[in-house]
Amino acid sequence: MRLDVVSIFPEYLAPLDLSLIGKARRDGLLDLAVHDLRDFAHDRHRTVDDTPYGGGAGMVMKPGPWAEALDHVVTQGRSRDNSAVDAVPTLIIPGPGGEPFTQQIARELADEPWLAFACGRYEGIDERVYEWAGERMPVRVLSLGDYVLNGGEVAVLAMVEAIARLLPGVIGNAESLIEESHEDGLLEYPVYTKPAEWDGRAVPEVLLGGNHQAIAKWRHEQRIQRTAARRPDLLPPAAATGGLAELEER
Ligand code: 6GU
Repeated sequence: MRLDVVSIFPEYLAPLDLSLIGKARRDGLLDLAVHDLRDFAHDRHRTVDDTPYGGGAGMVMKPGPWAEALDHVVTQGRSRDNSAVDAVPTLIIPGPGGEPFTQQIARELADEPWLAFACGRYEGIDERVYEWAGERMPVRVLSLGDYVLNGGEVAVLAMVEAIARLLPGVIGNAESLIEESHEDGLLEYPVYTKPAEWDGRAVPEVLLGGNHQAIAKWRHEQRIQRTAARRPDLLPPAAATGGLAELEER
């Protein structure tokens, strides 16, 4: 998979050299390039922002540098991996006004051969960039959740990690991908390791015996109870309104 990230703070993306994502890059599973938006601003101060038309607080990112940067990403990406002359990435623009980024969307994006990420800062990117890009490539505006970050960089770190770990070969133990929160709509069950008693707290008895059927049943119940307590919105309506026992039967 090819990934391009455009940002005015390329150093913010340095963690993508680390851990499993860094290893996937070194193993050739991920081809990731970070681009500095200021390289596409040509005045003496490399200006990428200006005051908003209509007034209001803060600054807005200028359209010109964005169009040049995205043109560069597309042209360079095509030559870099002898892809088709008309290949384009799916462009992801992170922002608090976007569609919620979910495990389902991470799975969809993990099937794409080429993704580009546009990190906005300040009050946002000139709206015409969304139109311009939408005429050239698929565009998705995605949000991490209902809170505000200073820019898209942290969101890109989160999204790239969520997407890249789904690629074949990135995570050694493929089973660990299946038994996870959000993969089947329930939160994960609690886990324990040695010692069997710590700080006067015992590991649940059922986990110490070798009854795998009993363990599976206990874990399933724990997942439902935990989801009901923390994320009732994830449960089917009947379960959220008291029919938990019925769900646990399934
Ligand atoms: Cl994707 N970007 C920004 N700037 N703020 C956010 C966000 C994204 N998701 C939640 N808050």
